[in-house]
Amino acid sequence: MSANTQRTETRSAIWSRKMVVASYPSRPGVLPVLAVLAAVIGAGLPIRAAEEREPAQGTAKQVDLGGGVSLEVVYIPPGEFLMGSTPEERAWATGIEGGATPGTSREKPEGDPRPTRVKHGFWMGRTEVSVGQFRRFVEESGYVTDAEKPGGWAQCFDPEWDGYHFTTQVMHPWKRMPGKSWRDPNWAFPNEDVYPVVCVSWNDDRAFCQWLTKREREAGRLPEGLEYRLPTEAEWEYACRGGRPRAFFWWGDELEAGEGRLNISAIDFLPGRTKTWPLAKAPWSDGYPFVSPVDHYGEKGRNGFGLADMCGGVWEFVLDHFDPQGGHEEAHFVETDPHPVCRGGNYFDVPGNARCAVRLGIHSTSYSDSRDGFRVCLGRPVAGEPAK
Ligand SMILES: [Ca+2]
Repeated sequence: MSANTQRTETRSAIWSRKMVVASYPSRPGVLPVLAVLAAVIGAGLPIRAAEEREPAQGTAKQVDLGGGVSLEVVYIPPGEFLMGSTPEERAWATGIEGGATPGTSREKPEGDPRPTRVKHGFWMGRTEVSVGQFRRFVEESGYVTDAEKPGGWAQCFDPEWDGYHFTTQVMHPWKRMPGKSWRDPNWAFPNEDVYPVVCVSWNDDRAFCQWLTKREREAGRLPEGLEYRLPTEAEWEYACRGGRPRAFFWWGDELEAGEGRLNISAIDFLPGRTKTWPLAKAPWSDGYPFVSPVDHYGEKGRNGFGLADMCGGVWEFVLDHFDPQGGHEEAHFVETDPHPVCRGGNYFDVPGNARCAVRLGIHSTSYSDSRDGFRVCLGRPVAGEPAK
């Protein structure tokens, strides 16, 4: 049956077909009555093609980027969730275990839990976009990232940093570095294709999505009515929670249960150093002082929707501009001085900053940082999305 045929099929026809399957073997005598009833109830109601074609939750598909590189997306059905965090959660985040800085405003913009709807299903990248995937984009399009433009820079970790003092204030080890970019984020190790791409701005992330949309459309593979874009803030938090009730992390409230599936600062040793990151509060090592390969923890690192590294890994840019009053059900944009939102925390963060509800307003749309990356969404176009 073609898509066009499906589009014009009536709801009554769908109901009748389902009833044949469900009722005939055991109660054949009931079938005619139910079929007539269904026809009366549903007569003339058009069924939307998108609804009938909705894939099962967790359906995965590979998107070919060319050059032997692919990107996997996973289907997430529409649904509701509680956006935000309770006062108790925010108190934990700024306490001795959470390790976030008390007295700052970072936790306040999360807002108290409120029901939020994601009205339409969408596909989400299984992982953060990797270095190898981003390289395909740059090779094919010739794109130059914001950090690589004349006068550009990226905020990167300074290996000469000598700021860890276990009892005094920690100095800031992140510095603006001209010449650093996604190609060289100033790691103390090679920037492998399997790592999440970093030092990419909100502008760069959207350019990647636009390239992918164009590429897939030209190949005749782009599903009708959908496009690649950044997820909205609501889509991201809904996806992060993985269909579970509200909690600190996607697996629950216990930090200890994050062992073996959460890339945060933990007690890892920095390259060439013999002491730990002083704000590390997790009682275990995640195995990486900086980034880990995407989906490194396998099934254990995937949430209820099958998404990897939603907490920790790298901060993930979403489509919305930051509203200090809290995230929105519909994407939020401002006219002047936009601060795009990042979600989920990063490999160098304390646990309190790697929760599902954490949100951060980034300096500008061109700001590039070796803690920030993104993941793609394949969904309906978003009303009000800025052209640039
Ligand atoms: Ca992440």
